[in-house]
Amino acid sequence: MRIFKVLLFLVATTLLASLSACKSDGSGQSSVTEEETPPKEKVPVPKFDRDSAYAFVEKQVAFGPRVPNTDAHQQCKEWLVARFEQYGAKVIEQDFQAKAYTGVTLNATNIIAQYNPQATKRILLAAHWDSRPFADSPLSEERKDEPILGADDGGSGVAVLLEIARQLQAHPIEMGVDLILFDAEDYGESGGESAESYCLGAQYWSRNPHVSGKQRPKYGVLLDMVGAEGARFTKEYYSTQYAPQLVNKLWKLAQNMGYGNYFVNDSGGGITDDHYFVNTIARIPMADIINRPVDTQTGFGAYWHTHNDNMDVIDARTLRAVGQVLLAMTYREANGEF
Ligand code: AHN
Ligand code: ZN
Repeated sequence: MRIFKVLLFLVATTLLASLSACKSDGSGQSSVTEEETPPKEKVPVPKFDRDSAYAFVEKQVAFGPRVPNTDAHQQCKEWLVARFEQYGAKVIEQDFQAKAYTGVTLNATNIIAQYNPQATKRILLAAHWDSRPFADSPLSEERKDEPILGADDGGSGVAVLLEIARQLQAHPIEMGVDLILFDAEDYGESGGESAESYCLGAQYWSRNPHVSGKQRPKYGVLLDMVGAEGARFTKEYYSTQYAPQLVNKLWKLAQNMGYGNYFVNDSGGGITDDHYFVNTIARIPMADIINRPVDTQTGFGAYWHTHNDNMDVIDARTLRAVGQVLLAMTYREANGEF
């Protein structure tokens, strides 16, 4: 009888102890679910390989101009999708049709590469992968009706995102990252009279995002013309209006990393770029990193929308400055330090 009582006592206390262990970790908080668990270990910021990024620009330019409804556009798409898959991303090809201001129907695709698609803490990084169907800059002198190579205008931002994808595979984090390559950004009306004729892929995505609810990215960064020698990234107007904290943190980070010669504190005018529609339609705060030289008639690089937008204007050091800052932002955010 006595032994029975002792046994009963032992069983009861063991049961109680294990029950309370389930309920509490001793901190007075209820047990944490998997999603709320902070990262087990902090992942250091990887090194951005500028030569790798440079080669990604070369590869895109080698396809020729990536204008919607052309073979080069289709071939480049297949290459981009294959690369992201090779780098371990879950790839979504978001096909859509859009009517260009000329009346032509564009068969276009937003290419989306996801890391940790289930994660509820996510950020968004984007660029446009199409290139302009004409060389219509007022500074343009030849073959104005022919499509441009877009080494910087299109190619550079995509190249930086591909190198980031490569680093995300080599140095995994638990945070979600959505890389989006918007299509049909640069099929807009000459002179920019109707701003809505640009950024057709970003407008489509903003009305039909691949993520919703808990998986909505916290914020985004757009890269547009981020590869030219001596590039100057001002604080673009819409970015400062819709994503002020992000812009300030990002430029401060860049300056602390020694890239203040690229990321200057000047305020630049507003550009109706892909981020404008992500901010106003999808309502995700997004900043635009875009080259705004001081001394050109167009407000963009002298090569902009001319046939000079080729490999000659690309400087691997500029690609690295942008890529290293974005990697720092991403890994710091993942570690809760941005
Ligand atoms: C307008 O000219 C309205 N938007 C410029 C966006 C752009 C064109 N970025 C690169 N090419
Ligand atoms: Zn352009």
